[in-house]
Amino acid sequence: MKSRLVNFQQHGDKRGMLVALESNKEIPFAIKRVYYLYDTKIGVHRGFHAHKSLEQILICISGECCIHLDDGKETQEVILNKPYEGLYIANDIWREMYNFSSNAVLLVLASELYNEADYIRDYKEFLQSVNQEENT
Ligand code: T46
Repeated sequence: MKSRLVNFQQHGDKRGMLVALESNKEIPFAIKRVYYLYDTKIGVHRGFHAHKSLEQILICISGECCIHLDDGKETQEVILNKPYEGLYIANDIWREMYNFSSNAVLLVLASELYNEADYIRDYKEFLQSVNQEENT
């Protein structure tokens, strides 16, 4: 699975904590876009897509949420609930986000600008695409 949890360095002192993230350092790509999900309603599942080339790091900077990952061969469930922990998700990975706590803020750092053409929103198409890549 081309995804992994990354622990960021925490700069703490008696005032509290700070995490700094820079392109091509803590984040393994140049950051071109930042967005965040908040006020997600109880019971809602989001995502249900893969990206053809986009790489992202997801950080739950407040509260908690779960991420379902699927590379066409194996699946993985990841709980994000630490503001100093990021989930790197490469391209070609199906993702769903669920179990958002009421105070959850999911920050996403992305390697590309928003492009609807990069999304694969049909699961069958996703499986065909990853199997095709494997056979080439
Ligand atoms: C992903 C997961 C983790 C924009 O206009 N610009 C943007 O950069 C994004 C990300 C979305 N939008 C618009 C498109 C839709 O009208 O915001 C609306 C909601 O987007 P979407 O339904 O794609 O949101 P999620 O939560 O299903 O998925 C998002 C990202 O789209 C996706 O890349 O990996 O968060």
